Amino acid sequence: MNFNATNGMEDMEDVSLFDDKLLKEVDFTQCSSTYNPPISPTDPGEDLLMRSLRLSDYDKGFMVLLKQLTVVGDVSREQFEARFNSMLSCKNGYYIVVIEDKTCNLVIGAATLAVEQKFIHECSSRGRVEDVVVDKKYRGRQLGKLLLDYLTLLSRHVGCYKVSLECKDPVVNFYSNFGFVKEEGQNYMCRRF
Ligand code: 16G
Repeated sequence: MNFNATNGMEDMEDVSLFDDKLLKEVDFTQCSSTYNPPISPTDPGEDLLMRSLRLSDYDKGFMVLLKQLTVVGDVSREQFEARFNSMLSCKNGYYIVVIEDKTCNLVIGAATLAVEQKFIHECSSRGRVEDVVVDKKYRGRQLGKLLLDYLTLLSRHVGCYKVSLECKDPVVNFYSNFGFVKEEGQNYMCRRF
């Protein structure tokens, strides 16, 4: 795919962070949630498309969407591209899935699965679900649930022995619907800089 002339990246090839065939490969029938109306990664709702993050999503409001989650700051196209390429080079390390509204070509939902390679558990991996966000205007359409269910199944599919997440108090109940629990004896600790 070529960029159009308006974004200054004409003739550059667009790049996906991960292979979109993973959207089909993950068996979504294994998901224990119920969807009413029924939606799925390959059919997330009318005019919506679920897919890997692409380089061109800088121009489709991806960074603006992240501002609904936390502080993003000013990130230039060059910085975005460098970070994207750095993630891409960590083969099978980052799966950022987005939902695009095809009517306005904007990214309206996103979530990340970061996969950390380990020596423990027979050289297994652990997954972390990060930066889950759905645009305010699109909430109530089961899209957060869809992103979460998909990334949880994907973490198993790519061989993680566990998947975890951190979240703020108001959404603990939401995440507990997906089988995430505060494990007894395990504590999340953090030091900020
Ligand atoms: C939430 C996010 C986490 C994100 C953090 C940012 C989920 C499940 N959790 O906890 O991934 O990194 O917010 O907050 O999306 P911070 O800017 O205060 O670190």
